[in-house]
Amino acid sequence: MHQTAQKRLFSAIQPSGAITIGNYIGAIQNWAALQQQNDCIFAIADLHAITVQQVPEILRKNSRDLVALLLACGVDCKNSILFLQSQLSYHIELMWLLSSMCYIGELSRMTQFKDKSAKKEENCNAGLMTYPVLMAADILLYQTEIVPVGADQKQHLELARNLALRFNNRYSQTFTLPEPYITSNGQAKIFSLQEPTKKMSKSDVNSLSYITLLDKKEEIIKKCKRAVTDSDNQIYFDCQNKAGISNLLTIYSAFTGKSIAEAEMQFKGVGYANFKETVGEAVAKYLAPIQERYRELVADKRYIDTVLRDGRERAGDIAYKTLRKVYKKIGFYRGE
Ligand code: ATP
Ligand code: LTN
Repeated sequence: MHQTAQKRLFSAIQPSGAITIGNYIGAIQNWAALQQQNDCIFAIADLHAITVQQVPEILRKNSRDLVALLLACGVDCKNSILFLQSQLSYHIELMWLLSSMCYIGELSRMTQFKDKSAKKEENCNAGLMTYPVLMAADILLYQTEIVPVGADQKQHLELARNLALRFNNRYSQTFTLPEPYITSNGQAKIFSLQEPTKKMSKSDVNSLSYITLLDKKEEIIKKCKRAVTDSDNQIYFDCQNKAGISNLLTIYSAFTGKSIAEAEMQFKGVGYANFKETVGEAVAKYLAPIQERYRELVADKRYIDTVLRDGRERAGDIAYKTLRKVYKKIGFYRGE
């Protein structure tokens, strides 16, 4: 049983491609740690993923594989709930109800919408715009108190709070107001290995710019060796002037548990080639047991399906209670 002091936490990740060490450090690593003190619900946001056109077979495979990867990274499906967003239609239902309370102006002002719609002129679908309403539904269905997200998602969380407040004011207290949760790790943004002023992104066309959680040791070391740095041959942290080196120091620190200061000490006087190799080795060493566990889990489709069925059931019980209240408060007739 969960103690009452535990807070309800909700977070989600899209099955939109290979998961990078950026996603891991910014999100998944925190999830595993946060489960110790909170009542956690984690979702695979496959409904969000279709705002970018997906190949059906690949979406299905990515979704299933991501369950195995999250479990391999330490998500504990006994204490926490892990489920697939599209398996619970309550999310789409609440999204519709909330979208009638959400202004188009609020959505068109979202930075992510502005960026993505500018880049995707040929596929500027309505989902790109209404995406934050679905995210609000995800969060509010579970009476979520805290939502660990990266800085890029804070604006969406603000919208979820505003919609919750608007609904509570118009009807009566229904939704808990969620708070963003940024851990020290969450602030660590991992940058592209090729253009270290841009964030590391799984949708980057250049695969040398990111390391995925499933990359082989040799690939990881090769990518670190090829990372763009500078020419002054000094290893210290300075995001402004030494973005590439600073990024590698952040990665090293995240995968060894050493502080940046400790890492700077360790690499004093060391050449760049040596440094890059050591970073690559450390990442590969950290990821090896995760990869091994992943390989076992992903082969066991029946187990993955059992985890999802159980997650759907447990999440569904909570979500249904909220949704039932919402329908009633809005005034939908439910019979005598
Ligand atoms: P894409 O790059 O394809 O747009 P993404 O890699 O940003 O996608 P998401 O599924 O949108 O992946 O993000 C999942 C989580 O990972 C979010 O909480 C986000 O803040 C975090 N995250 C993504 N990239 C990084 C990064 N480079 N550094 C730290 N955290 C990150
Ligand atoms: N939009 C998020 C994924 C996401 C999410 C959520 C995160 C979907 N629903 C609810 C937190 C809470 C993303 O792209 N990172």
